[in-house]
Amino acid sequence: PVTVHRSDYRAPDWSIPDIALDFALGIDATKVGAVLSVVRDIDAPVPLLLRGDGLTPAAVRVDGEVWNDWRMEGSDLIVDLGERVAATVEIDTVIDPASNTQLSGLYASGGLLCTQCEAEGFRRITFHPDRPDVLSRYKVRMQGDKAAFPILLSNGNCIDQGEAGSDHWALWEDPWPKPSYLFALVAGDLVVNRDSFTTMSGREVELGIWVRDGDVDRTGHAMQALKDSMAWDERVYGREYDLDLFNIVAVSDFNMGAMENKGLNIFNTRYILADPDTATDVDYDGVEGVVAHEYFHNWSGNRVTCRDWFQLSLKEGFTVFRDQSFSADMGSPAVKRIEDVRLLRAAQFPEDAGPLAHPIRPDSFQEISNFYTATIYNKGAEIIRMMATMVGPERFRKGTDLYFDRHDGEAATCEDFVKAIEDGAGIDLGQFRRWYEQAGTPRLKLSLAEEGGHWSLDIVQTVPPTPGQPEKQPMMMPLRLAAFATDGSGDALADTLVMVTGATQRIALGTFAARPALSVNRGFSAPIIVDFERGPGELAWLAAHDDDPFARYEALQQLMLDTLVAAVSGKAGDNRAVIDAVGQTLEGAASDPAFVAEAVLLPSEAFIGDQMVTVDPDAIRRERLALQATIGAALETKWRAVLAGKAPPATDLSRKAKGGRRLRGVALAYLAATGADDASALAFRIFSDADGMTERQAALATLAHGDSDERIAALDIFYQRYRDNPLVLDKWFQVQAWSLRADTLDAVKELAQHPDFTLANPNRVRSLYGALTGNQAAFHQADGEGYRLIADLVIALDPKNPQTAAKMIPPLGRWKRFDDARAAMMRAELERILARPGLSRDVTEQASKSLL
Ligand code: HT7
Ligand code: ZN
Repeated sequence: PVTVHRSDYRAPDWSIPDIALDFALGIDATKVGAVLSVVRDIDAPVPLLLRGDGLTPAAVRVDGEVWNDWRMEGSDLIVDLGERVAATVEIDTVIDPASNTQLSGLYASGGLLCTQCEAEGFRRITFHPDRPDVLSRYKVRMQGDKAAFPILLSNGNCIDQGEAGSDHWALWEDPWPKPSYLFALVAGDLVVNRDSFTTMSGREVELGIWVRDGDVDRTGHAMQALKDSMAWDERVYGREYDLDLFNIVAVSDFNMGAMENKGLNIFNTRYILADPDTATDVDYDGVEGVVAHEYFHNWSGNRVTCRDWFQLSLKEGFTVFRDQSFSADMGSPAVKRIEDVRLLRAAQFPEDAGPLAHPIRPDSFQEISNFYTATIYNKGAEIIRMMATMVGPERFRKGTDLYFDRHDGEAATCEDFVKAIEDGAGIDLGQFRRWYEQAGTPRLKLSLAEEGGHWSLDIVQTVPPTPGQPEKQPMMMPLRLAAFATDGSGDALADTLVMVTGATQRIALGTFAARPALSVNRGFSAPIIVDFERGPGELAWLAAHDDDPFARYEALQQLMLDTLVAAVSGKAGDNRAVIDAVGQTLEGAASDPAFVAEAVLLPSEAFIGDQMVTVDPDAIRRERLALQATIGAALETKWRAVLAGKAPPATDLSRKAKGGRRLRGVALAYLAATGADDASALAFRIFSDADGMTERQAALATLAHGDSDERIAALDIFYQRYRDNPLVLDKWFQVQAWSLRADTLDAVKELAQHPDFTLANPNRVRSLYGALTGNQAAFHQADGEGYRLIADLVIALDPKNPQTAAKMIPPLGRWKRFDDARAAMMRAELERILARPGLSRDVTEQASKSLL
């Protein structure tokens, strides 16, 4: 496969100010007529290079004449335009949406026709440069059978429509120049939830959420989220929506969460449909966050787009930061920060420590679809967050205003963003730019030093080597800290922001009679790993007294982590400090149940493994369950008290109600871990009495870990009730693949043969196999069966859907973290995948890099 390098970027030879597309729609055959008005941007004659993927030109015309001066180079079309400096190039193609199982380009999903063009799907519809720095105004005519496609949607505004026998047609025009990856079209039988929004300048925007008949009652939360997002972007960033119409369409078959096509967002149904009976509180938050994310792209991504795909984090990192800030404002900032950091540690830190590590602005790739990663998105968001932290909200806003003003209508770079923050906020980001260049999670080793009652913090910074980057320079980062005199003597150092820039650095803390309790990296001000030895007493003190909720959470988690790592290493000690700290934290359950639920949750098996030189999945499973049982038993009365009250009504989506339900789920898990006689019966009662999916799913998940009759009954009841609801059926597959039972791998194998399982739907694939790779002890079963299962999946899925197949490979690439026997089996499976003939570029890149 060809490797593309960032350093090879060259501006396009031809621009395309206007495009007219004409679609004659059919599920098995759609005719596409493209009219490109092209303008040469360089002096010397040069042919027009139009990318294609699986296309054959049926006809080529230039300035209205049949044109023969073209050739195919691989999949691409080269049109020789001689000395022309401008021309109208017309190309006809025919595509088959029904056989497009990759879900990239124009494809059929349950009778619906829809598009996914990011990153390089437009070239599967028509020949085009298909690069994000070619921006055009689009006019789209679509015609199709009225009965099969009653609704015809594209970007922008519908400017005309009409009938033609049994067909009808619509003409759409998008006034805003856009790159081809933002093009969208949807045709099919849909119903709409309509609403409107008045912008800050008083313009009325028509809003529509289009779904299948029967689903419209589940679109209310998405609509509210959309209106809240529109108002928030005006208030916080001064950004107003810029068309008279904003449409969202939900489709069942989708490779990612959603897509920000200009004026016509297309969503995975998972991030639109929600009602209390079928969606959990986590699902509701997912809908709100993704609707906001796609809406915010209208400015950070669409009005200012990316020059090339190496700049992907320019739009994704910034937009994730924006959606995180929005969700924090809509709910609890502390809990949102905890969730975001948990995700970063679960998904991005391992990526940054493995063979697929890459900077947030990569230097090269083979297949861009492989770079929609936690690094580009979530670490990218952390980099933006650090800039915001360093300059404060007002100066950050000056920087973003400057960025939007300077680059509106342009295809920009990450450097453009950094420069705008530098100029607008007035800060030197020279050294900070290393975050864009260097991969790997920085580590700060901290120690306290004392001289005559004056205490200081010594920092040693290292950035680990990553593929292609053996040597690293120290990063610049904002570190929020505070120090407390636990005995009440001396000065407390109030919340302070210090800039860490060096490989070594000393920070004065103040005068204390005894060693202060240090609260460090508060709010997770920098996306780093902190090594700092603190005893259980100090951590317990911080868990109880720190005035920063995130730091309280961190202290308790660290205390649990230290206890678990010691136990896994055969150095189990006294659990009293953990039990007391959890008990003490539970005292706050009434006032902030959401925070308490997060804080008392044991660290995940994977995160415990991340602390170890060699991961021992079985010992981790054993010790984590043992500690859960110990805490469960020691605090049984408290867990029972949490469960004794009535659950908040499922229709109550307030912060408190959601927190209450979350804490009940955690309490049930602790109680079940004790093996209490009545635990299964209690879980079954909660399952049966539940008035909504949050309680129902939590109880089902708890039962699914066990071995009771109630488990079998609940799984059956759940299946029978929801077998016709694909999103809920995904949960049924998922809870079984998440199970802590010893026979989970066998269950997954059986479920893969279930009549409701299909490789054609990415949500279903993720619900079974994605859940399995998240189940550490099952995936890493000592006989290597988990690895075989995933490799078999990749091999079977690759010919159908290479993007989704490639996403299953990274867990196999973590072989260096495991014992020799497991590492050898993981490598063998990667090699077995690579030996398959005709493998996609997506899977080839991921599997071959994973072996390094
Ligand atoms: N910007 C969107 C990216 C996306 C995508 C990329 C590759 C293959 C399929 C895809 N579907 C959507 C999603 C987002 O970040 O908003
Ligand atoms: Zn995005």
